[in-house]
Amino acid sequence: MNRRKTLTQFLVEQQRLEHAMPAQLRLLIEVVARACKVIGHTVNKGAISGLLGSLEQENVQGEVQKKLDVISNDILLEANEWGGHLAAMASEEMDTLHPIPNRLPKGEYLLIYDPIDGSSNIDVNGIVGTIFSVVKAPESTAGREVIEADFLQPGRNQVAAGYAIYGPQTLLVLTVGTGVYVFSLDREMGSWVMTSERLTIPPETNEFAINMANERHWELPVRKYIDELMAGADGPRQRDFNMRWMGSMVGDVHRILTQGGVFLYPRDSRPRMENGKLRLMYEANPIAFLVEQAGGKATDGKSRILDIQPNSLHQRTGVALGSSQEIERLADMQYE
Ligand code: AHM
Ligand code: MG
Repeated sequence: MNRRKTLTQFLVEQQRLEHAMPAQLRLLIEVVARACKVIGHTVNKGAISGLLGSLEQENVQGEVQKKLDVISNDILLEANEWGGHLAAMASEEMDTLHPIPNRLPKGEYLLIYDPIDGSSNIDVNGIVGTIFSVVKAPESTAGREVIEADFLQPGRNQVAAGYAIYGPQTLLVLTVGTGVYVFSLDREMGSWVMTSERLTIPPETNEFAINMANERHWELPVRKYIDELMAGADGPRQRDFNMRWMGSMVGDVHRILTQGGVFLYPRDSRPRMENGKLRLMYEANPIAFLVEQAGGKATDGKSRILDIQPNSLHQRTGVALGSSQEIERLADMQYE
């Protein structure tokens, strides 16, 4: 029988490679993956557990929190607190960072996550996911409390990143800097098994993802770029394009990692959207790491996302990512 490789086997193999993955990082990824199983199960239960709907409270960014946002945040916190692999965590759904309490052993990594990406899809049984990013805590944190500044590292410092996607199948898409791997949750066995490896985003595409309802708020270069795609075979691109928008970044990105395409959430002129909607540290950085590892490009419209120096945990950014030729064309338009 041709047995599939499990996540544990993959991680042990990575540990044995020349640039060995430290045991703490391996444990961290296993714990996050286990927490994602629990979140996936909770999402799947939905109304049966009375977990759909919103809470009467907002997160630090003024967004109404869904019950599942808060529950999933707690699942990740509790799963990761006691393992001794982390120095602190930060989440889209928490106002400030969460240091590992002094009564517990501490490790050398920082975990950054969006517990439920695509929250507006929860109540309509649409795609949602969990996005995570891992960086090393600066050496200077040894023997002192972690502070926000320790998290403010450019995305190129990430040592691992990934997302779980809770759709018709529950998948874990992971990079530790050696390509992008996909693991499917085998519910009968309770394990993650590898179902795709070394994903590659083709440089060319005929598909784009953007929320067209915001068109009038975009900057001119983005409008010009999208106008060209919309003009299809009758315009300068001389071919037709197709559009998809799932309302969930992991859903749209998974499509791109599987078959190519571009995803854009540009900054726009609406109040509080001047710097974009998506969060640099919880969403853009980990997804940019995956996209680059699959041979694609990820920019804020102009510059590489992974080179942005963050100045706050909840910072937002414009996002354009996917097939390299399209991202380059968009960047060129910024200078025309
Ligand atoms: P969330 O983390 O609060 O769910 O917000 C992020 C989501 C992305 O997954 C998605 O691409 C985008 O917001 C959709 O925004 P809009 O509803 O403006 O189209
Ligand atoms: Mg969210």
